[in-house]
Amino acid sequence: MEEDIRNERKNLISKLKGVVGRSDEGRCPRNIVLIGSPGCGKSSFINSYAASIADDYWREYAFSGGKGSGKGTADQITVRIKRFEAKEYVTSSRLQGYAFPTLVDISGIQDGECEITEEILRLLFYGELKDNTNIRSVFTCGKNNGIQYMRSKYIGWNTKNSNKVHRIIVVANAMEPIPQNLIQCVMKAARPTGDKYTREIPVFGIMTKIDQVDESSQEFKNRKQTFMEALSLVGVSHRVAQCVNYCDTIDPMSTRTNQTLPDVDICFLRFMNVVCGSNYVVSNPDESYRSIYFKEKRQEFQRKMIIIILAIIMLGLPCLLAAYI
Ligand SMILES: Nc1nc2c(ncn2[C@@H]2O[C@H](COP(=O)(O)OP(=O)(O)O)[C@@H](O)[C@H]2O)c(=O)[nH]1
Ligand SMILES: [Mg+2]
Repeated sequence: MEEDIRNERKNLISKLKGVVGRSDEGRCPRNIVLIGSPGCGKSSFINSYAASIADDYWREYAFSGGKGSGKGTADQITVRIKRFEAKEYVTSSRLQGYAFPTLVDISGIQDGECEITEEILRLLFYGELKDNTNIRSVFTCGKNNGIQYMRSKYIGWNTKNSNKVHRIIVVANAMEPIPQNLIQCVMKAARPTGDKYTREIPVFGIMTKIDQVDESSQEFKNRKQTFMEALSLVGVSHRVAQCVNYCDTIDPMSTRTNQTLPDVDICFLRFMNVVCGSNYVVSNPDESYRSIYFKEKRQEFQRKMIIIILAIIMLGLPCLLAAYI
């Protein structure tokens, strides 16, 4: 049984190598952003995925943890955008040279104030927000000064095309209600329906903390259904996984610091094989946020100029006529 799991793990890692491809054959790493409420397991996901392809043991790359029921001062560990590139988390020599994805860990996104949140997500998806940007500060800026000011302040002047997001993984805690407002904002920014923005990004979902719930309970089934509906993934359940992260609850003695846990890894490997698949494409991948922003500004300027010219004509004409008569 244990041997079977080890073999499956090995096969899934080989499959993932094929799916992501080699950098020297022109394949570029995809940027995958993780979004979810604070404490849902985003950072743990990054560490679990990294462990799933490691030869030796689990490591903590993205700082995870919570204050539990205590009165810690930090209510969430990550408020800045942090990117984890393959060169940081791929430790196995057999996996060098492959275009494993860059994972982007963010937090500080609010489940409410949808308009501001949607615009922050849009800036992020188009690669405009720099690494280490404090999402809470962006939000406060939008709330205090308005969305237009926030856009002009945080638009990146020399952002690289390679910072754009290619995949979105929405993470939901299986023990808590689904953050439907937040998911709605994600969907609006990722799959725009209007004509202004047309870049569309594939969205996936993962439910964590499955060890804490009774999967056969009606409450869990309803929650999963709500999650799939919010993500518009009803009927495509292969794009939604339910996993248990490497954590104290399943590994109270921290044996993970000396080994990997193959039965935990399988879930992440299967999921990442789907997420990284080249069958999922970003539509209009080269669309630029800045170009749209400046086009809008140009049109606004032209509108204002026309109004000023009309006002001058309307005010000046009677004076001119009066002087002439
Ligand atoms: N029992 C259990 N705990 C988890 C799981 N995933 C994460 N945790 C715990 O939940 C807390 C918050 O996780 P973290 O990854 O920091 O969440 P983030 O704020 O979304 O990055 C930590 O104490 C983790 O150990 C899981 O699958 N099961
Ligand atoms: Mg975190």
